[in-house]
Amino acid sequence: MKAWAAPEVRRLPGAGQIPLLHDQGSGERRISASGDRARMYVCGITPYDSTHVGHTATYIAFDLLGRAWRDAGLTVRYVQNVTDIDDPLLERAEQTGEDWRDLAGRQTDLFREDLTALRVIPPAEFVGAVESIPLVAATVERLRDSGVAYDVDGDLYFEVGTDPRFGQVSHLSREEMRTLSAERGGDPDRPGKRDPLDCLLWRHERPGEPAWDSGLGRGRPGWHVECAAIALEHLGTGFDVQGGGSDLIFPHHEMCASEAQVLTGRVPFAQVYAYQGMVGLGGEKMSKSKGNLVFSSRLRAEGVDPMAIRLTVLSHHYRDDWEWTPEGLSAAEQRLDRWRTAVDRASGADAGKVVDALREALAADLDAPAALAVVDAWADATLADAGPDTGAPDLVRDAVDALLGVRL
Ligand code: 5CA
Ligand code: ZN
Repeated sequence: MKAWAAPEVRRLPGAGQIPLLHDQGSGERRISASGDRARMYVCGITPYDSTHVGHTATYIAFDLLGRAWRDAGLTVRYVQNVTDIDDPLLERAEQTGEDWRDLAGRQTDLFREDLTALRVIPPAEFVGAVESIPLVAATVERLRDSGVAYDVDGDLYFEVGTDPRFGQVSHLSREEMRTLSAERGGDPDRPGKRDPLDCLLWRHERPGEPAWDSGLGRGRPGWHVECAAIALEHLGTGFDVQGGGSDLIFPHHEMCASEAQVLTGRVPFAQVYAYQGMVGLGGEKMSKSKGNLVFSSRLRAEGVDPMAIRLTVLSHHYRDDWEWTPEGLSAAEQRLDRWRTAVDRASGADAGKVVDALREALAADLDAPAALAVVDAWADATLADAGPDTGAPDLVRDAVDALLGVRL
């Protein structure tokens, strides 16, 4: 699929450090890439409803990482999928009477517009599930041929017990896994499964549902194997960072990892598993299924500056869960105004330290709130007393743009 237009990213003097990231797999902070390139897979949207601010938080978090990697001089290879065929999408299309392909196309277009406005650097590969069906089906065939899959009434399941490392992403108990599996698209209670946690690889054709021909018969792939296959195809195994929102830790990323590890015989699937916390509204996780949503596109249509949306997100650490509030947005709007006033001055407080401090904040597990505090302090000093440095406003403007993705 076509991704979206890339924002301009200025090069700053000197070079930043490769960030340390909290790794869900080991529970420790780990270096996010080694060598001179970085490979990242971030799970993309299921396009049945507009991009809400929770989604944007996830893509902004990993955008910060991509920006820090580029600033450290790394070549970045970034891949993101679009789950443009799945049960929730078909259910929504059924409810509204729209063709599921039109719904997915329309919502994916809106997503592209949102992420362009938010200055998120696009992935090198933006890969749809539908266009990947031959690839995913071939991956499922290889799993079947290696004896780690079995049939339940014509559907094919992956046997999670065949991966000795199953559980090493989420570290949950089996009870917790079972509960989350039922809540997040799994079917632990389906009769005929060897293990309630085993996950669907291929679903045979059902009347009225889209289906594709394959060596497995007519049908469509399960969700997890879609991301396993796309990541392996476009990044190879052992890539640097697997990312998404924390609702994907289990079952999605646990299953992707196990499927890929069994298939390739190599571990780990990803070196670091990193997660954006959940953004909520009114005390609950913002989710398309609950309908408690604040859409980026609606905010933009109401005249909200996308850079204020971005700053609202960045005022929270990516690993924290937080609530979207109108007060949070207006605080971000005020901050944006203040920063813009400061960089419009003819001179300002010393900016060399600002770049160093921004780099340091991002290198420490993408500490965006610490980075905002650095710019706040510079803006305060500059507005209190312009200071002697005539190059400072432009350098701060460039640093805020390149590292935080906020255009002033
Ligand atoms: N298509 C799958 C991933 S393969 C999917 O989860 N799609 S999604 O549209 O539901 O979510 C897209 C991304 O946004 C995922 O990484 C998900 O973890 C993240 N996300 C969803 N809701 C929130 C939320 N309330 N806060 C933060 N991130 C969220
Ligand atoms: Zn995914």
